[in-house]
Amino acid sequence: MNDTVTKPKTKVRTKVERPRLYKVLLVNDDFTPRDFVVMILKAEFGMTEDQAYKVMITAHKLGVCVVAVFTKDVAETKATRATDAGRAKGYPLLFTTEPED
Ligand code: TYC
Repeated sequence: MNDTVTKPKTKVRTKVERPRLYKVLLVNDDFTPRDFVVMILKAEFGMTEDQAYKVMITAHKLGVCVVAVFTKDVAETKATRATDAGRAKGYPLLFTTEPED
């Protein structure tokens, strides 16, 4: 009965790749209070006071600082939420995302 059944000539290989990660970047501006930036970093990214201060002051001095890396969806959601929290207070605070190399 199975005489005519032939095996596939090629092997099916399941390829599993790690998802590409995205950086969340904090962008400096001249208006958002330092304490507010620190508060947002703690609330949205689970940083300690010390970690948040270091990231804030790096962005303040250099213009931008990497906050953390996540999968695309998580990075975009956190960047949007953090940016919106600043906007709600009338601040131009900006978080952006970009793919890791
Ligand atoms: N430069 C702001 C100030 O002097 C503080 C600040 C730091 C704002 C980092 C944004 O991403 C930022 N009040």
